[in-house]
Amino acid sequence: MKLNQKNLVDISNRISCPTYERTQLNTAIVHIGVGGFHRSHQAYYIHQLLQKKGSENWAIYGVGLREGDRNMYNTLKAQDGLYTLVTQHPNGNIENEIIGSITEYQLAVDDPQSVIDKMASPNTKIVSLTITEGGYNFNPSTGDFDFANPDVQHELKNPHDPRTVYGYLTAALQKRRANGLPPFTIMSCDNIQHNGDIAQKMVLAFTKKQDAELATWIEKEVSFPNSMVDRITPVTTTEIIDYLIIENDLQDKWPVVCEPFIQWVVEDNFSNGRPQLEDVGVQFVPDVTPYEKMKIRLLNAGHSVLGITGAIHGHPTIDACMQDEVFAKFMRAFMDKEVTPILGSIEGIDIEEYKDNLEIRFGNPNIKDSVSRICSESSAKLPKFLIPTLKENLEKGGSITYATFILAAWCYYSDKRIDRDGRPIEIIDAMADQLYREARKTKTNPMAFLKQESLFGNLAKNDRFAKLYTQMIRKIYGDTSIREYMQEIV
Ligand code: CS2
Repeated sequence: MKLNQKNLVDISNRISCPTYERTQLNTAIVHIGVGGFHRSHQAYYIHQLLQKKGSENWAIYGVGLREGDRNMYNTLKAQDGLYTLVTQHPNGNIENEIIGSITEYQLAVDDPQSVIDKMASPNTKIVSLTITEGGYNFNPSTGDFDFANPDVQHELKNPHDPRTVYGYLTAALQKRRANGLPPFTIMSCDNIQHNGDIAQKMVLAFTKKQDAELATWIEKEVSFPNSMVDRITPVTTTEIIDYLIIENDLQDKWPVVCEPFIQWVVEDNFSNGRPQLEDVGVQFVPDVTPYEKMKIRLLNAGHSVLGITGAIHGHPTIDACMQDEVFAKFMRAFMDKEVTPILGSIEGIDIEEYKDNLEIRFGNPNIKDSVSRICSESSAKLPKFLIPTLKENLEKGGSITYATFILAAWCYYSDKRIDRDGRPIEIIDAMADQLYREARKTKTNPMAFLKQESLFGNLAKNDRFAKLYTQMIRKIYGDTSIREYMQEIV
């Protein structure tokens, strides 16, 4: 049976389905970047809220900005926005639930004006984002807006033909202001420390170039709450699609798999109202800083540590890495020796317990989070997740062994592009060509990769670091396998 609104009553006999009347909902949240994560996280929270009644005006209007989102568009159109969330517990239990909170979806490239109009509509209260670390368009080392991006250049010259999130937000806010409407809140849900502050800085940099008066208005009127978001959501595989057909007679072209753990901590700072998300477990706090730092520096960096070394060794998934004692120990030692000392204590959180829990989550054998997903866009991730830890430890005289090892391994990975057994490694990274080009020079100049200042800043100039890095590069490029080397270190 195909998943769509018409079949929902039938499907509800065997799978948990929305109990709310979807046709009666109104959309107040425009969400840009409807991928797996948005669907396992924010859309799931909103779904739970809708199940409770009384929040009928908070449904989601999803937006895909790029041509690459066409597949999602076609799927959600055919399924009336419905999809299955498959929650995989570590003990093998599986829960299936049909989520109904995304009631409309638009592919912006097909009709940019309709998206601008929707954002500018009086009913829209929040525009939320999951556009990934790379989508914010800043130089990772300076933190400044990258005006060289050709899409940005284009939309600055052609404000009616937006390409990036900045063109859309500016056009919509301009329209709201002209119509005397209050602005929407811009709510970033990406893994960036101070994601709201960064979103604000980037929006303002862009708008100042286009419409300085508007920029002043935005600065005064628009809220950009910071948030910490968390739920491991692997790439959807054909196995899951088949499982739903075979076990549940349900044809869903793009279900979402996730772990049972879910967390969302948000600063209570909204310009135009917000849903009562505290009723479904969202934590509203005055300052999200300690939570986001802990999450990004431990979970996301821990993922990268396992992912990059795992890719070189040939472990296909994160749980496979965790089953390998050497990898599990290495990751924990990185957390204990290099991250924990710089985190300090966080009110209400037991860091040891948090790390123990991370080990269980990473080891969940039913999640099968691919190492290639984790390594994707490392050029946007490592400067946010790992390098700041390294720099803080350099300043404080702390341990830098593990983080330095990961940078050396990342160079090797970018250079060789094959694993221990000679199988090609799939590298998904907007900077893949440049990374390859620079890593290739390592043979003649061990520090070559580190010279990319937009990623590493002036790290290469630090003697303590440079010495260790060079030593590690020599050994990784030598006869010792990555696993043997990791074993020596832990
Ligand atoms: C991962 C995240 O992309 C990554 O590198 O670490 O997608 C991670 O799974 C989520 O942030 C978990 O909340």
